[in-house]
Amino acid sequence: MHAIPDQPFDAAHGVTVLVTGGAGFIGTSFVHMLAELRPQWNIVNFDALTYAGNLENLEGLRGNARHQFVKGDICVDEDVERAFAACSKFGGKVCVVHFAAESHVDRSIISGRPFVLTNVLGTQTLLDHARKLGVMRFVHVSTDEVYGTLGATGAFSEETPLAPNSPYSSSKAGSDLLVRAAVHTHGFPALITRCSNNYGPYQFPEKFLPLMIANIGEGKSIPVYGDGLQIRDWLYVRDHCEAILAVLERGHVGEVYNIGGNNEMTNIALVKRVLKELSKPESLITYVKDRPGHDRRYAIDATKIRRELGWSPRYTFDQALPETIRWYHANSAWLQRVRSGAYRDYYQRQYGS
Ligand code: NAD
Ligand code: TDX
Repeated sequence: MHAIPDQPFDAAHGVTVLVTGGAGFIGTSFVHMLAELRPQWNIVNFDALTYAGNLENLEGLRGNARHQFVKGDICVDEDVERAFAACSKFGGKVCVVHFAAESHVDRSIISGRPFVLTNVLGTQTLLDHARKLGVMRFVHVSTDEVYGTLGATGAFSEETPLAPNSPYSSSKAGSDLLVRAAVHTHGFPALITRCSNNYGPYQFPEKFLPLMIANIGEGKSIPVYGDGLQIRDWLYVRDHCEAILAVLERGHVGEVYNIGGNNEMTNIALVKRVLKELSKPESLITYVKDRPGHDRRYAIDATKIRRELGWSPRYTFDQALPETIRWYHANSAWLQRVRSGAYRDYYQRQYGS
């Protein structure tokens, strides 16, 4: 983004991290990881609990006095103020790690409006409050999809021009530009990460991998869009979360960091791999109408984060894919409750509103 005077991360007087979207897939993994790796830090987990947010994911943190959940919408000033007030109560230097977003490409094709509201307006609202409060650092979690699509060769670097193709990726690119503007105009201490497709526990089963696992479990076929030869670079969610922590603590403010799994695969190869893992027949594959505007290939050049911050993925696909499948099997009740919508009763049961 921009070279602005670096402001080193300073944990000497305590750290409170405001995690937005911490009841979603990656946010859940991130707060669990923080509680494990930085147990002396405080976490304010700020989430609107849309269809994608699930408080059941945070059961393991029950009784942890350093984790506080705040229900609220990043687009609403009063909600954001409440979240930052909870941070101030904990004390220490406040950082923001911003995951909250509408995240599913297919939903954005049906309606772009919620994407513009949360991803664009919500990000600006957070930036305004974070700047007023004077946060130490703000990590904006973005996506490789802002770079658009690739041909058969090459990879996205941090210098690749933004060329988003879907309403989802366009709204994410919009949020990236607002973060960039905050850095450039106000010297705001933000950093941006852009990562490839994540997989792992707690992913909402609208996304391809958990959808596949859920469908197979229910004896349903697997819908493959178009010819199935689109390529994605699969990154284990724990690796992604460790990369974000490295960026938060050791990244240079004003910089963008790409995060990739170095693990490119066609969709059809992924499906066949999962079927093999589960000893299921390839006859379960059904080719369906392609996603409109479907990006053909993503690939990430993660040289910068490796060279500057010493991060590279720790998990291989051969380790983490079977582990992920085992997690969904061991948590079939979670998957079933998410598929049926029953998980949405949890907040009501737990908090009564
Ligand atoms: P997710 O859809 O699983 O979770 C999003 C979370 O944000 C949910 O808990 C939801 O309740 C919350 N949220 C949505 N709108 C909100 C609002 N207005 N106010 C407060 N909270 C709100 O998403 P995810 O897959 O965990 O993705 C997290 C972030 O990572 C997103 O910013 C996404 O763009 C980015 N990302 C995801 C992937 C991936 O493969 N999943 C890859 C690259 C980047
Ligand atoms: O039923 C399906 N059939 C199918 O062939 C679904 C749901 C997907 N697909 C294809 C589309 C993609 O090429 O599989 C690939 C992966 O699809 P998604 O899981 O929807 O992910 P993708 O569109 O690649 O976007 C994901 O990675 C980047 C996340 O959802 C984004 O939030 C992230 O920014």
